This record gives sequence, C-alpha cells and structure tokens, in this order.
Amino acid sequence: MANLFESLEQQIPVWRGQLKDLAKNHGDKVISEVTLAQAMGGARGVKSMVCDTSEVPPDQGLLIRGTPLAELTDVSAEDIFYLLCTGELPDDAARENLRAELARRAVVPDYVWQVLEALPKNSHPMCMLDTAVLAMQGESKFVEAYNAGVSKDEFWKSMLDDCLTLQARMSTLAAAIYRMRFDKGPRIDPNPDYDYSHNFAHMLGIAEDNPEAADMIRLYLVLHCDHEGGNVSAHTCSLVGSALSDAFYSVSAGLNGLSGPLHGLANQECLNWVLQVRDKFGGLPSEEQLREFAWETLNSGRVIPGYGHAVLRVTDPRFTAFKDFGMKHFGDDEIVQLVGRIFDVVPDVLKEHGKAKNPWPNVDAASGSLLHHYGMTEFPYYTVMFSVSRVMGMCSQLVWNRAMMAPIERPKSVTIKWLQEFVK
Ligand code: NMX
Ligand code: MLT
Repeated sequence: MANLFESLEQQIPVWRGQLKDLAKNHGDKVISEVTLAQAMGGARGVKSMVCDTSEVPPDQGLLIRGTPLAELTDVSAEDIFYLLCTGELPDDAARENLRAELARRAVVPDYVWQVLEALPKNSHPMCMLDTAVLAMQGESKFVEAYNAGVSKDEFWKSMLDDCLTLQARMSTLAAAIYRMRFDKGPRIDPNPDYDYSHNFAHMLGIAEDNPEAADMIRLYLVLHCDHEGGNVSAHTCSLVGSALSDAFYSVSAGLNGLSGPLHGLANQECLNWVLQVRDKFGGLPSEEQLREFAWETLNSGRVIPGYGHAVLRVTDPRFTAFKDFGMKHFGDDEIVQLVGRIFDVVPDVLKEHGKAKNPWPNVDAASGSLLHHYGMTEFPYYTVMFSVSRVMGMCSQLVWNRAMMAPIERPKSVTIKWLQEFVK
C-alpha cells in the first residue's frame, strides 16, 4: 500500500475530476435555500461548503470518510489521520511510515518554549497552545513554496509538509503545556519509538506504567478528530486557509474558535458542572436533586454544558464510546456514575425546558470523566486534549482544500435595511 503522500498523489486527480464534473455538469442545481431566520441564526442547516473528510448525519452522528465512528474505536491516531486524509485505513507499512514521519518531526524548537515561558503564569492553556502554534509560522514550507512561485496545483504538497510538522509537534506542545501550567515537573522528551498516542501519554507523564490510561488517550485522540466542515474551529481554519494563509495561521485561528465555551471549551465547563454537583450533594445526588440542580442552572440563564448540538439530533456516538470505556474499566468511579446519572435526568429536563432542539449529550458530556479518573483533574486543560486530536481534522481539511484548489471564501452579508426592503 502507498504511504500517505503517495496515496494522496494517486487520489487527488480522481477527486479533482469528480469536483470538476459536478461543477461543469450540475453547477446550477440548488442544494440549499436560505431563509431570513437562517441568515440571522448562524447559517444553521445551510449547505454551503464541501468537506470530504467526515460528515455528521443528524440521526447518526460522525461518519469518518463514510465509516461510522463506532466501528473505529480500536484504531490508532495514525490510522485516523491517514483515513481522514485519504479515505482509506493504512496497512501496517503505511501506518509505520506515518508513525515514523510524525516521530521524526516531534521535537519542538527552543524558541517556542521561550515564548511560552514569557507568557503570564496564569495564562489559559488554550492561549498557550494557540500562541505556540502561531509562533512557529516562520517555519512554513507552504510560504516558502508560494514565494518561490510553485504552481497552485502543487500547493497541497507543502501544505501537507506543514501539517505533518504541526501535527507531530501538537502532542509535544500539549504535554509540555500540561506540565508547565500545572507544575507537574520538567518537560518529558518525545520517545521516537512510540506511536503517536503512546508518546503523548508518555510526555503527559500519566501513563508510563498504565497501558489502560495510554489506551484512553488513544481513544480520546480518535473520537475528537473531526466533525465535518461547518463546526466553528474547522470552518474558521478552512476560512483562514482559503486566503492561502499557511497551516500555522489557519490552525491557530481554528484553535481560537475551539476555545469558546459553546464549542471545545464545553468539556472544561462540563466537568466543572459535574464537580459542582458532586460538591453540592457530597457525592452522587438522587435523580430529584439532580433535576433541581439542572433547573437552577437553566433558570439562571446558563446552558447545561455537554448537552445539545447544532447538527445532531441523537445521543452523540462519541459520548457513547467514552461512557462505554468508563463503564468497562472503572464503572464504580464516582464521576463516571455521576455522568451516567446526569444522562438519565438532563434530557428530560431539557425537553421540558423546551428550548434546545437536541436534548441529548454531546462528546463533552463524558470526555472529562475519563481524564479525571486517570488523575488529570485540571479541567481548564481539557480543551488542549481536544485540540491535539482536532488538528488532525483541521489539517486533513486544509490539505484537501489546497488539493482541490478551493477558492477564497466570501459569503455575501446583507444589512437590516436590505432585509426590511426585501420582505416588503
Ligand atoms: N442547555 C440550555 N439551553 C440550551 C442548551 C443546553 N445544553 N442547548 C441549547 N440550548 C438553548 C440555546 O441556548 C438556545 O436558546 P436561545 O433561543 O435562548 O438562544 C435554544 O436552546 C436553541 O438552541 P439550539 O438551536 O438547540 O442549539 P444551537 O444550535 O443554537 O447551539 C450548542 C448548539 C451546542 C451551542 C448548544 O446546544 C449549547 O450551548 N450546548 C451547551 C454547550 C455545549 O455542550 N457545547 C459543546 C458542543 C460540542 N462541542 O464540543 O463543540
Ligand atoms: C464538534 O465536535 O466540532 C462539535 O460537536 C461541534 C459541532 O460539530 O458543531
């Protein structure tokens, strides 16, 4: 089987042909209409972008290149990245080739550590991560290629080069941020013999003699990898990339979007909420107590983190996979039990509340409980974990966009006056 680069080189002409055929022969077909409410409501449901790495049917949840997530819970991070980029799972040789490529690039240059050390000690871990990614922009091979006048149809190659460097360094950066920010001791160097997940667990310092914890990190990286093109971080990343900004600019922008509490930061908010419940009731509350607490949150004008979704209308399969892992390995853990009890109570509360279109849990409702179990109790860190995985999705989308020579994104905005006149 071909390595990642060779596989892309074989498939890109085919994908280009498919897109060209669609545009030439069906370019005037209407695939979506936009109501005034949608224009004012965050473009929810408007089909206006193409993304081939994954899709989220509202009644099923994540399909990665057509495969339901539930069928991919045993694969490695390398497998997922290869699948996102090419549409196929790698064989042993292609997986090892990608593993070695990422391991070779995993060392983070000293100037990045100096930048991080100069930040205020109480910086949010996501601010540290975004800053570190941006700081590396000067190393972009894409910028080098662009400035050298490389042809547009070759841009994907230098984009892939940057993306491999960025992805390789993500886990090194993220692990170091954990250790720096939460006083866990000195940085742990990457081990070039490990695979990506094992290496991340090793550098975090949580899983040296604990293969189960390392497996949880693997699962974490697999489950968060991508969620089609329209979520805030992926969309931001590809929007910025559409201006031919390089991967460092684009991914850093995407990560800033992931840092919002309605998006990736919901995992920190969620564990915070779970711990508030535990602390208020001194352990596992009764269903009635929990119902009251959920109503208190809603009545104070706040959302229940980890519940609801802009696209999904069923329980998120990522939530189910995390919950199953927790139940299998440590079902008696208090936080895992609490997450289960919240799942028994909150959907009915949200239905009664009558606002959320989707009362079911999303990925963030369970992910923190696993990290917490393995000693990663510092919940402001959780979105960084999400990021290491999600950069695989952002990068595979960036490479695909460059390979398809995607145009600069530029939707049309309208004014209130324009809308008033239109509806007259
Ligand atoms: N708790 C309380 N109210 C909610 C919730 C919730 N979990 N979810 C939606 N609503 C409200 C929402 O705030 C909105 O209220 P209003 O009309 O006053 O503005 C109303 O229900 C309708 O919202 P929807 O159309 O159902 O949801 P939307 O597509 O606008 O937003 C989320 C989707 C995910 C932002 C929203 O469900 C939410 O805020 N959930 C909690 C935060 C969260 O878990 N985010 C993580 C998403 C996954 N991720 O990792 O990125
Ligand atoms: C995601 O994983 O990106 C979230 O579930 C949010 C989304 O899809 O909009």
